[in-house]
Amino acid sequence: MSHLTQRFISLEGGEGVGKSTNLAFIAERLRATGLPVVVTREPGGTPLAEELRELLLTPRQEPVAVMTELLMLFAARAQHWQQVIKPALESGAWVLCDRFVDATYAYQVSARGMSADAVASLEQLVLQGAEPDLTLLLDMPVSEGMQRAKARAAFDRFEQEQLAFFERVRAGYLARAAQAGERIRVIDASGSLAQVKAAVDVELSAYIGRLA
Ligand code: Z5A
Repeated sequence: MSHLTQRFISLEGGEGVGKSTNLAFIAERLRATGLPVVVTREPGGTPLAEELRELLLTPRQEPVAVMTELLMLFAARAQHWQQVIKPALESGAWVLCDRFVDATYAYQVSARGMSADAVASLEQLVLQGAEPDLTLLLDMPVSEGMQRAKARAAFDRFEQEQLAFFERVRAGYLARAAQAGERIRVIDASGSLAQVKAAVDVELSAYIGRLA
């Protein structure tokens, strides 16, 4: 259904690449032209999905099986899609989402080794073919992103992973972008915030221009 609306945009990338910062910038930019915008995130986006996010991110003694992690992510995604994203798109709003299914291919498939077919099956079950119309992949060397993220408080369960894990995340995202054609636009996120915002602006303007 998202392809009928053309208004579903996701932001993706590894640790500290600037997703939240640039999502706020895009929202501001669209709202300035009078467009209705819903800003949301995954995992999360509804009270129940935010509770699942908390469970997913909390560091714990008990090892979390990859399948458990995957099913929790899709449980949150099902709720988020049904309660927030789909109704917002149907109401005519633009939806800006901080991470979506591409993150599952980068983190659970590329970095954790889950089968891509298992993810594709869940994706079909939960989203029935819907996907973002435009995905901006903020890409930068892993170590630099981690430096930016370090400024924050305690690390969550994902942030406690080693460098090699985040290298696999990055490689997974870039491989997916290479296969996705026009939908995923890779943006160099290693420059200053002003430079990255300018690059985001170019992609956004080009996308809106193509819709006109
Ligand atoms: N996860 C998963 O495994 N599978 C899935 O399917 C999904 C998620 C959906 C939580 O996500 C975890 O869930 C995530 C993967 C997993 N874990 N990890 N890692 P999250 O969205 O909360 O993940 P996050 O990567 O921890 O988000 P983040 O660290 O908040 O990063 P960000 O939003 O990309 O960055 P930011 O907050 O906009 O910027 C970070 C800092 O850098 C901040 O101080 C900014 O002011 C600064 N910044 C931003 N841009 C710049 C530039 N250009 N120059 C200098 N400084 C900058």
